[in-house]
Amino acid sequence: MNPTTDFTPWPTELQQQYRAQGYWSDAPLGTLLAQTAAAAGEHIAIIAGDKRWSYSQLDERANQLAAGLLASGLQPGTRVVVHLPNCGELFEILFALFRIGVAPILALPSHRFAEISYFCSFAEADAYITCANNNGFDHRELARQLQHNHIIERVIIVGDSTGDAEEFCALDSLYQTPIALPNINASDVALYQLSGGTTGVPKLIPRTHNDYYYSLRASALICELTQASVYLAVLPVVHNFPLSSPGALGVLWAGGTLVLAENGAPDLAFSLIEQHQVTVTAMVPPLALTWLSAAENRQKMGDAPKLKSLQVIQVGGAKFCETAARRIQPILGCQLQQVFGMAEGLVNYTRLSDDQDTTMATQGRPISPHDEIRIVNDEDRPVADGETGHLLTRGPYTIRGYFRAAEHNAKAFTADGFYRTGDLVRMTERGYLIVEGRAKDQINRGGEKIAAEEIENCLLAHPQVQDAALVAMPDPFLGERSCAFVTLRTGCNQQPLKSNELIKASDLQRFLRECNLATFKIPDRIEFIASLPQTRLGKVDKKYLREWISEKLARATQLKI
Ligand code: OOB
Repeated sequence: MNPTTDFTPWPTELQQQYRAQGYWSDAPLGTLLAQTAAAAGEHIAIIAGDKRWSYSQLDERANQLAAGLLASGLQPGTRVVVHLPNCGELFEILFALFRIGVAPILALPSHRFAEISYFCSFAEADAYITCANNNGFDHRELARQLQHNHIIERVIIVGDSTGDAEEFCALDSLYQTPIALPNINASDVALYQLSGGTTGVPKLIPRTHNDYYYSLRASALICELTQASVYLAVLPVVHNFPLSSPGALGVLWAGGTLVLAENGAPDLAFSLIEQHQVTVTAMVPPLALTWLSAAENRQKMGDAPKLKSLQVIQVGGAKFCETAARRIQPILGCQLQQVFGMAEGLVNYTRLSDDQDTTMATQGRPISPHDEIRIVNDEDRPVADGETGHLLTRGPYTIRGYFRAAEHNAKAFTADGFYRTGDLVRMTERGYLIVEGRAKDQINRGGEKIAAEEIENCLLAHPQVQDAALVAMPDPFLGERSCAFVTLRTGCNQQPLKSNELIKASDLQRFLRECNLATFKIPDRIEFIASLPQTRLGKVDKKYLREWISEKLARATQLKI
């Protein structure tokens, strides 16, 4: 551990304040489950397919696994990469890791070799914990590649471990008689979230026990979760939104029931809602649109989904347009809650008692009275009340620095510790935020974030690509999709391309797929141009490119009409 770049602490004075005000309770996250298990041990904590975990079972299994993980050689203070779909074992693993002081790096199920190998090596992870197979993707093959390239040695496989010989360790073999566990300091890092990012590689976000526990506890209170709450997780549950806003951990804190779905497909989700009497769920805007049209279609066919138990649908991760927001209550029969948050910390909610206009037209207000919000112009000076500007924030659960990223931290945070979110917002008179746009070089593809630079770097690795710029283009369903503008090499050292050798968009898309990136990062469209336009300062003029592609798409749509 390199204390200067691994973790940036809050100033001591603020730490004391956060404790004095009760935000930081100094309880490590492992105690969350022990407490609910003591209060309501037989209550069902998790439902996943036909498997069920009561709170006592989950607590006991986490303790057994904690003992086995320690015995297998994992050391407190280290990190592991966890790469799992929505499954109950994920929570046994998370609580076991919290209890032994090993911090999981929460990879998304869609991540592939490029991302996983980077997390493993950059964070010097001691193990890769994954499943055999998910959605047709062979995780064991990925694990073998990691081992073969000496990126990781220890691989732990959840579920079917037949035929794995000695190369992998089966999770099932790790449950042992519980032992006394190490003392955990709640100021230490509990887990790493991943940044949507703007840079060439995703950044790791260190979240401490204290700050994460506060944010999920306060979220559960805001969202009025109780023992009677049944939360359906349809998004990948490792993401900050379904994990802690209030998400899976919030519902486990409140003593409710967590129902895990493999995905949010309406047929599956609607039947789970009816079967388990789900009361609350969370989703990104495109999924909300899918549910709206599926429910409408089924109503027309006289087969309306039975969603009576559903009280609240949280929508966040990307801007939810007001017209769609207004359809939620009439069509799905439940309340909408908008959530505007970020894995770095700050989360805003519309409150369940808010009036209709606030709920439909704003992205909510911060969790904490101690979340400091600044809205500034390009020179970092506050804009006039109600004007749009850059959102900066700091507070009891917003990080002060990324893991091992000193150079980037100097730009991503102000000298006085405010995180530059990259979002353009304005604040209403009542302190609610409205997201108006984005200043960061990122594409928000229906809630999935793509850092332009990461994809541009991959494109530049192609021998025929001279330069590349990735921008967002409007999309009626996802909100945005990605478009790469590419110039090709014809320079003096290169062979001029013969016309029959002209590279096609599909060739570049295939090339990127072969880079083993998460699929959502592959550009939806590629435009070849002679040269990239530049601003007066000599930077690529992405604003111009965005406008150019929007106009082209608008013209194409008009022609179709
Ligand atoms: C959530 O977290 P991330 O880290 O994947 O993405 C954060 C970014 C924000 O900076 C903003 O650009 C965008 O996603 N965003 C929204 C939004 N919610 C997130 N933009 C407009 N409207 C919204 N409602 O996406 C996240 C984390 C916790 C809770 C909810 C979302």
